[in-house]
Amino acid sequence: MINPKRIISFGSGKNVRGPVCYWMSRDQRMDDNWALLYAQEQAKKRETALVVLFCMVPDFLGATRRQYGFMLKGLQELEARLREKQIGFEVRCGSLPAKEVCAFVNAHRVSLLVTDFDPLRIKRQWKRRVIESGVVPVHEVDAHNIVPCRKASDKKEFAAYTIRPKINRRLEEFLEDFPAVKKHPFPWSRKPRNVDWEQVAGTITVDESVGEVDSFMPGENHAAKALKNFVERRLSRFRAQRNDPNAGAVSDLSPYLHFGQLSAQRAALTISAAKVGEDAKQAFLEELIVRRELSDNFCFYEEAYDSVQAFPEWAAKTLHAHAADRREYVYTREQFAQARTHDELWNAAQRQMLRTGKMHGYMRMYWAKKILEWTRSPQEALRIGVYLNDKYELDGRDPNGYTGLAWSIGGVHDRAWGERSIFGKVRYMSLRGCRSKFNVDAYIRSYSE
Ligand code: FAD
Ligand code: FO1
Repeated sequence: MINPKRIISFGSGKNVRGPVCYWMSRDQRMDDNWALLYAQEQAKKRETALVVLFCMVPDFLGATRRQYGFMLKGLQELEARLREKQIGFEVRCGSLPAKEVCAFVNAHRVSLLVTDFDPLRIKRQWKRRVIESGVVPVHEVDAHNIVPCRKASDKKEFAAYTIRPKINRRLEEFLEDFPAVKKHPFPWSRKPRNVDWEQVAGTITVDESVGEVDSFMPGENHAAKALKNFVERRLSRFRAQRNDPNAGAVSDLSPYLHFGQLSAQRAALTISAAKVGEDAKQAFLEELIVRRELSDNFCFYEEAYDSVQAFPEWAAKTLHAHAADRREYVYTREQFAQARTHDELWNAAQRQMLRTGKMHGYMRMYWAKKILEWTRSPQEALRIGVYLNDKYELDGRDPNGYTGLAWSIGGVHDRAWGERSIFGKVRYMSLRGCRSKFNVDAYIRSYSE
């Protein structure tokens, strides 16, 4: 039985007896997916077929060949997994997902539409249009967060320390194991057709100059291997070495979490059962659960999550007070993109992202803060940060990214620090500070010209 607190129902519709459709978007996996499990439960109750529908848009928040390639390979693996369970898998391509969904609902007389949860503006617009059409009841399931975002808090949280107790006291109830997806007793179609992936790939109009990376292999199987590898080899070092970009002590799970090819809840269950020190586990779970779910909270309750309007009062004031401070260096978006600044550490971080599709977490803070220092305004810094992050990061276009940039540039979820030029009281990071934490020269060598 799926915890009903993970589900919210919208709208009614002509309650016909047709199949149940899970309109999959954020959580692109078969295993450990509450939205799919709920849709199957509902289809069994109705004694009807179950079909997963994925709406492919030609361009998505600046995604390039790099991210679409990763996602499409993951979806191809998913199609095969679902077929074995007699669960349908259909892809519809077009720039208006709501239109595709309504057409699909009408064509197949869908009796219930299940969706997954996503706080991003574009996704909420897609969903709102379907609900307003009134063609079908819509049940949204939060399959991404361990504690459902709508339940963890009913408002925008001030910082990690305010949401942490609200999440931790609910883990008892929500951090539970998953039932397996069953072979579905009512087949979607007698002769399941393969998706024409060539045709699907042909519908996207992305920037081909940002190529796919071989540093991360896509799909649920590789995601499960990445989790196993991290737990066995690096989890014990995470707490001590997670801020050292040379140490390779971080999980590298974010591309899989972003595309939903791995459930954060599965990761949390596996980490909790691991045979390593409690402090190593807690350090990781703090990031995986509290920090990640704080980002969904921020994007869900803050309309302007990707704009300076979202900065807290104290930060907006202090940045404004220093708006006219002299900028010793000013770079254009292209100079940043091509790693052509005066700072070799910053350039190395940019190259790590360009080449591997994933910049180390500690360097992302330094990287974003220097963009604030080397542009004319926080507005421009945020625009450039979002653009570069979403163009080159495999895990970009994610609530974690908008929140990470707002934290770095606008002090969101942070506090005031000693006042200085340009930053005001927003936390500052320096090359000297990095040198005191890790071997800067080694990192620069790893990503040299
Ligand atoms: P690990 O350190 O192994 O952490 C495991 C998981 O915990 C991560 O996958 C992530 O889900 C979560 N997590 C860790 N740190 C954070 C954090 N600070 N905020 C929220 N969740 C966190 N993350 C993205 O997923 N996409 C982005 O586009 C993104 N952009 C960022 C931009 C900036 C400027 C900053 C400061 C942070 C950004 N982050 C982003 C958050 C964080 O840096 C990445 O999630 C992390 O580096 C991913 O690598 P990992 O999975 O190896 O992390
Ligand atoms: N979700 C969709 O439903 N359809 C898409 O075509 C699609 C493309 C896409 C490309 C890059 C990317 O990073 C994400 C993409 N997503 C798409 C959404 C993604 O699954 C996530 O839901 C959000 O980006 C994170 O909230």
